[in-house]
This record gives sequence, structure tokens and C-alpha cells, in this order.
Amino acid sequence: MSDNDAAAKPKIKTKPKLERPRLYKVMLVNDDYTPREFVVMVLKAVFHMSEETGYRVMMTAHKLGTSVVVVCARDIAESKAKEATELGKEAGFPLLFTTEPEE
Ligand code: TYC
Repeated sequence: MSDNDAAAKPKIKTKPKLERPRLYKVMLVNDDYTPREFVVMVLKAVFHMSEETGYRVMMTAHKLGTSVVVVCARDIAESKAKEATELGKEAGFPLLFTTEPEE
């Protein structure tokens, strides 16, 4: 490397701009079989919701087909959705929680 080459290199260090990791939504999916009270119980147990919030989220899914439960990091969203779906399965209900990236 000649003196010239060294002079051509800018000495200013730029901070690499890291992309913020995408957030994920946990969605509650309506079905015709899981009792309303059971859905609220799962929302309280897994997502630490109050009775009132759990009831509102459950009724939104009941009326519209789906409801957003929480928005968080991908790994947390996926493990919570799995845990909540598993509680329904263990009780013999088709209760389903899914995850999807936020826009
Ligand atoms: N639709 C169910 C019923 O009438 C209740 C329910 C609500 C089930 C929301 C799932 O995600 C759900 N028993």
C-alpha cells in the first residue's frame, strides 16, 4: 500500500444502522366448540389478562373471527401461542392461537 492509498481511505467511522427486529402478533382464532369461559381462563393464565380484558378479547374473536392478543418479539409470540393452544388441546378443545408479523 503506497502513501497515496492510505490517504484515500476516510478515517471517519460510521455507526452501522441495525434494523429493528420485526414484531409479531399473537392472534386468537374463533371456533364453535371452545367454551367462552375457557378462552377467558387461557387468556388470563398465559397472557396475564384481567377478566375484563380477557372477556373483551374473547368476544372480539367470537364476533369477528380473530382478535389480536399481544404484539411482542417473535420467539415470545411463538412460545405463548403454542402454550395457549396446548392448554385447549389438553382439555379437548380446538382452541387456536396463531402468530403473524406486524406490517
Ligand atoms: N365461539 C365460541 C363459543 O361460542 C367461543 C370462542 C370465542 C371460542 C373465541 C374461541 O377464539 C375463540 N362457545
